[in-house]
Amino acid sequence: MTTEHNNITDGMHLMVDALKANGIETIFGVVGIPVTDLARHAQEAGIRYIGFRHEQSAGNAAAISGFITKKPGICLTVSAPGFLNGLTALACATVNGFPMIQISGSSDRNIIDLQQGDYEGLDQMNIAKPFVKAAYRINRPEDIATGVARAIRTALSGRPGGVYLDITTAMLSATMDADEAKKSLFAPVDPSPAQIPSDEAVERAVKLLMGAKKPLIIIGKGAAYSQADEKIRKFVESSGIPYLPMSMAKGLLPDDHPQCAAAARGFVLGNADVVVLLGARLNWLLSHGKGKKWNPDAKFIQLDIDAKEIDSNRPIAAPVVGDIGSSLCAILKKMEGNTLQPCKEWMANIEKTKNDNSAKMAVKFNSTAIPMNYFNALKAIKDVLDNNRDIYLVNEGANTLDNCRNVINMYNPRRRLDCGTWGVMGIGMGYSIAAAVVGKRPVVAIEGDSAFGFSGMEIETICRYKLPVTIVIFNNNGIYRGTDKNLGNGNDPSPTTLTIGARYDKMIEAFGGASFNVTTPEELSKALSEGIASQKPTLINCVIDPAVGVESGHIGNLNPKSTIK
Ligand code: OXT
Ligand code: ADP
Ligand code: MG
Repeated sequence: MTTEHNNITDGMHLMVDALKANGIETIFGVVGIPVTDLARHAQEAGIRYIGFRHEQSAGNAAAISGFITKKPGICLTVSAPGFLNGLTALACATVNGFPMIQISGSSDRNIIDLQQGDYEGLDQMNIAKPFVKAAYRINRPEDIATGVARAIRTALSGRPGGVYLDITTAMLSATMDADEAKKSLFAPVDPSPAQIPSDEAVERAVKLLMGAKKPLIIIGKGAAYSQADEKIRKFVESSGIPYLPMSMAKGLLPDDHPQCAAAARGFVLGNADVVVLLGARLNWLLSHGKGKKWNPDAKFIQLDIDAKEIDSNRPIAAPVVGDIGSSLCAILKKMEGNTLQPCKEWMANIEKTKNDNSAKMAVKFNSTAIPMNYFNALKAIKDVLDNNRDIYLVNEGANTLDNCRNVINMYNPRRRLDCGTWGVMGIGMGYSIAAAVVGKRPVVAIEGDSAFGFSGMEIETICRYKLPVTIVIFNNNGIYRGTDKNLGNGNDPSPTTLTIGARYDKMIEAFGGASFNVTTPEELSKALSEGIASQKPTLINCVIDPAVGVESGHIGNLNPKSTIK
């Protein structure tokens, strides 16, 4: 965009032009010095600007929009404290492998570099470096096009992740010839190129797989991100191999798929002889591929775009370094004509374990306990969502997370958005806003009461933009539960206890949203159905028995054990 005065433009306008030239449609942020006008001009130029109440939620929204769209999510922050508030989300994007660019205003380099104490002065680019794939600073308007293009290519290529782009106050107000500026604009060609695996790698992997008696496929969020949905389905169904979806890979194949082994997780991990890691890391979520959960003699085939991930935790017998789509294409071609049929006993044993575990779950579903527990509440939600399969499901908490993951089926890819690799609380409202804005579908957020508190002020954002988000807060009065006692003599609540009987539903009334307080599965079912159908901001305070949660949900084993009482 040029200003009226004698055909010049400035850094601020050229930044907007560069983002537009790269097809950026949405910016998530919190404005202030020195980026307020940048946001105004972006909005004026037709880029949708979504203003948040805290930069961490804006960053979370940018990160998950990258996962959903395969285009880098853009988070805009002010310098120093705003930059730092966004940095947690940027670091999470890198850990999760979501493409995100945090663009932050920054102070005058001369004052920063001499440590003379600038307004919100901080050496942001160097502070960001450990948490991102790359950190760039743009000091001159003539460098804007290059800076934006490099940030986009870096965020998207190879394993996606976070990129920091530092824009100085001086640069934003510096001017240059408008024609020159226009000529400088470009979009990177093929920023995330296909990465084709070697023939040898494919040959080795297929040979190992064809010899398997008890094969297993583990599908991770890297496979979900790749959007190679049809090839993934074809690989699973043509091979007949049972699969385990990691939480954000749920829905790539419907969770009620006959080959889904989620309800026999312990059995398949403990007995599989060949395991295919499909865009999934053998990290803590898979007990590093070691210990009593795993068959010690299991051999691994790993399909991953990042060679550094191979052998990270266990020796990989057949590494296939490439993007999921290209690797599966090559593997399917190599498997043509060879029928791999896992042994009937393996499939029968999985089926039996699934049925036994499902029967145990069904008993929990039939509980008539009031206050509700996780399972009769989640059963009510499951019945509603099984009839509303086109939604995004956002989920965080400990018990609320782990129990919801196992109970609520997903039927479409990239629709379950949760705490991810770092198990981070606070993603809820930012993810909900991004799913509604870029995913353009209704959102249901199932939140622990503690987890909700991390980003709860964004319900004002949700109401301001009138987004179709229904928030269900599992209110058990605490972190994990609401019954812990203060071990000391004081009257303060215990470290895990929150306000007893809090009415979170009252909060959304302040911003014009719909509110429900529910104490039975029937009330919950009705409120959730109404919330989804209304396509309006809705908050449901769901009263859960404070005594039923367990410490840290399914990962209590990670807590240090005190050897003295
Ligand atoms: O086969 P076996 O026999 O093994 O059985 C398995 C399955 O086969 C079976 N199963 C089924 N059976 C029947 N039917 C079905 N459909 C079915 N599906 C499965 O069930 C078992 C278990 O299956 P599962 O769950 O798949 O297997 P498992 O062993 O659990 O899997 C291991 C994992 C590691 C893959 C899995 O557990 C997992 O993904 N866990 C994620 C854990 C996580 O990330 N948790 C969040 C962090 S906890 C903690 O850090 C919290 N904090 C601290 C904090 C954080 N995180 N961040 C920040 C910024 N500050 C602080 C806080 C504050 S959580 C938290 C808030 C908690 O309070 P809330 O109020 O929010 O929430 P509540 O807890 O509700 O109060
Ligand atoms: P999960 O937590 O679901 O197991 P992780 O985030 O641990 O998934 O692992 C995802 C893996 O997928 C990472 O190692 C990443 O390098 C890889 N990955 C991401 N995108 C692609 C892609 N397009 N093709 C192949 N691998 C990918
Ligand atoms: Mg709780």
